[in-house]
Amino acid sequence: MTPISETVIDRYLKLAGLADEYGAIDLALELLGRGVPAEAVLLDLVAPAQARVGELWAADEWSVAREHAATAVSDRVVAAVAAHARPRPTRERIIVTCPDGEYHALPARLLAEVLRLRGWQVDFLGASVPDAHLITYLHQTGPEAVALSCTLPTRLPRAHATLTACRSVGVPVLAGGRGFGPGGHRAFLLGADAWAPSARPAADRLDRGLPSFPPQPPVMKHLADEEYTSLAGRRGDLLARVMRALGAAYPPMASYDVRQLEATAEDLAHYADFLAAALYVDDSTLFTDFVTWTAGVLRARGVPAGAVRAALDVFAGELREFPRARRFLSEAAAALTCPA
Ligand code: B12
Repeated sequence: MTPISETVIDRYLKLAGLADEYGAIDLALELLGRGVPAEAVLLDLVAPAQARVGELWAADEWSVAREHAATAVSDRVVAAVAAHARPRPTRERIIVTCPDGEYHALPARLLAEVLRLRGWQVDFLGASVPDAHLITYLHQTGPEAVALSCTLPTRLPRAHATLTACRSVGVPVLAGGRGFGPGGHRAFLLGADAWAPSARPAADRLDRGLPSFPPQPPVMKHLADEEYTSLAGRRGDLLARVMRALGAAYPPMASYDVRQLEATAEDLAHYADFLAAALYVDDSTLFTDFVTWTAGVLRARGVPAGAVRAALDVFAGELREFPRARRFLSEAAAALTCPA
C-alpha cells in the first residue's frame, strides 16, 4: 500500500501550482525523512500530481503557464530527491532517451531515477534526441540497453526510426510511455522486444533480464498504401485547404478573432499529425482517442462538439483518395457522443 495519502498529493499540487519550488522540495524531503522510499516519492507523489496537472489544464482550470510552472517545480523535486538518495551504480549502463520531437522529458526522467535507485548506471539524455547523435553516443558509451520514452503518439514514426537505429548497432530497446498505447502493442509493432507500462514494472522487467531484439524486424504491410507517406508529405497544403473548407462548412468561424483562428489552425495541425500517426501504426483507436480527448478539451473552453465533427467531415472531404484515413475519420466521428 502506498504510504502517500491523497491529502499529501493535494498539498504538493497546491505548492506546484503556486510555483513554490522550495515548499514542494521541503515536502518531498520531509517524506524521505519520515522513511518513505525515494521511489515512492517519485512515483506515488510526483507522478500522480503531474497527471492531475494535465487534467486541470484540460478542464481549463489551469493555464498553460501554470502547467509549465508546476512541471518546472516537479523537475526540481525529482532532482532534489535524486540528489538526496544518490545511489551508487552496481549494474550495467542504460541510456534513457526520447525520440526526436518528443518534449515530455519528465516521464523519462522519473523512469531514469527509478532505474538509478535500483542500481543501474543511467545516462539520461532528456527530450528530443536526434537518432544520429544517439547512435554516436551509443558507440561512445557502449550501454547494455536503451530505454525509449514516447509520450505523444504523434512521435511514433520517429520512435520507430530510433528503434531501427538501435537495432542496427545491436543495442536492444525497452520501450515505454503512454504513446505506445495501453498494453504497449504499438511498441511491439515497431520492433521493441520489451515494453512496460510504468517505471516500477519497467525496473522489475529489467530485474528479470535485459531486453533483446525480436529475431525479425517488424513488417508493416499497411504502409504499402502510402497513405501515411502522402499525408505526412503534403501536410502544409492539406492544412491550408482544410482551414479554408472549414471556414465555409462551419459558420461560427466567420466571427472568430485572430486568436481563435490561430487556435483552430493549431488544433487542425494536431488532427493531421494524430491521423498520420494512426495510419503509421494502423490503429484507428489512436486517432479516436485523440478526437474524443480534444472534444473534451474544447468543450471545457466553450467550443461545441459540432466544431470537431465539422473538422472531421472537412478532412474526409479533402482525403477522398485515402480509404484508410476516411475509415479512421468516420470511426472517430461515431465516437463523438455529445450533441452538436
Ligand atoms: C508536463 C506536460 C507537458 C510539458 C512537458 C515538459 C516536460 N519536461 O516533460 C510540455 C509543455 C512540453 C508539453 C507539451 C505538449 N503536450 Co503535454 N503534457 C504534460 C503533462 C501535463 C504531464 C506529463 C508528465 O510529467 N506526466 C507524468 C508522468 C508520470 O507520466 P506517465 O506517462 O504516467 O509516465 C510513466 C509511464 O508513462 C512510464 N514511462 C514513461 N517513459 C517511459 C519509458 C520507458 C522505457 C518505460 C518502460 C516506461 C516509461 O513511466 C512513467 C513513470 O511511471 C501531460 C499529462 C499526463 N497525464 O501525463 C500532458 C500531455 C502528455 N500533453 C499533451 C499534449 C497534447 C501536449 C502538446 C501536443 C500540447 C500542445 N498543444 O502543444 C505538446 C507536445 C510537445 C511535444 N512535441 O512533445 C497531452 C497528450 C494527449 C494525447 N491524446 O496524447 C497530455 C496527456 C495532456 C493532457 N492534459 O491530458 N506537455
